[in-house]
Amino acid sequence: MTEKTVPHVHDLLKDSPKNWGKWGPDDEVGALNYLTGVEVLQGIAEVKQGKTFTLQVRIGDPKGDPVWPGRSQARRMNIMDRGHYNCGKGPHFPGSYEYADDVMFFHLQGSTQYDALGHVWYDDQIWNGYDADTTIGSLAKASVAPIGERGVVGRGILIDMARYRGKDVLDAGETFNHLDLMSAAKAQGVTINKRDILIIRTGWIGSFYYRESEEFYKDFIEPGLTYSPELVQWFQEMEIPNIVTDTIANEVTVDPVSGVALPLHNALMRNLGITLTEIALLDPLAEDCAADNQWTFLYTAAPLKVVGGTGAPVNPIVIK
Ligand code: UVW
Repeated sequence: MTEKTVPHVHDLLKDSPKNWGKWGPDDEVGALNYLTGVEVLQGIAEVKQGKTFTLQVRIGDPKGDPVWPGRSQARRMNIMDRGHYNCGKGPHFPGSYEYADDVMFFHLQGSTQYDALGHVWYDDQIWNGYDADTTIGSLAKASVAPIGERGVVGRGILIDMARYRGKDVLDAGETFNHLDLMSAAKAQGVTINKRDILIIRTGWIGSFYYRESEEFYKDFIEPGLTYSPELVQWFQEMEIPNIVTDTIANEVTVDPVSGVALPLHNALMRNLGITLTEIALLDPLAEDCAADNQWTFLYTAAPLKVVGGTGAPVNPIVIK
């Protein structure tokens, strides 16, 4: 059997469109610039019931954290607690003030997170054409901090791909594209508008909590969006600022046609400046949307302002 030759990502994306320079030579937040006051008010207009949902997975859940293979689990340690006072080691403050403190060590991409636009690259350039050397040691350009500074607010729309395909969870490696998203939206009775914050449920992260780890990580192929030039063009024309999914990488792990790993990270994030939000927990929101048939809402999020960070944890809030 002959082995398939996998092209370099720059060959795959050689004609792929770019939004570089569209928001000036110093831009670091890309397509989030589409979210102006108009889009914020469109999001607010979707608030009908006063219901709120948070989309973050719990850090430190007894089951662990659903992380990309090679990334480690979050570790939290108490460095001060009642035990220190019990053995006379707690610091003394006037009036017997006592306290507990803790520290955490975790991957910035190891929980529900916003990726910085400088998180990935090819041909030595990140978003907006900045030199990939600006990532050395710390992201000097397009880190997550400017995303945290501006925040992300707009009209969110949930597309439940798992429900559309009659499943609790999509299969490992199962793909969908922009046409599938539009068909699912139609089945839900909604339309994806220009500049919507696109939230896509696959059921995958939810399954981490009820599956055995061996099954979840087996061969590690997630379901997700799949690359095609038409899909990239659709995302550019729709001016989508932010994609949020309940998978670790938003797109299918390896493009089944070319064999290239995660090409949409480069086509959408590096080239178009679309921010990716990963590892969201969407099951409770999806259940509620199916029950009340309201699939659009105000979406708000702000990742932590980690200076130089390649990404940062976030707990998005949705208001219906
Ligand atoms: C990788 O960079 C592997 O993925 P992500 O964008 O999901 O953190």
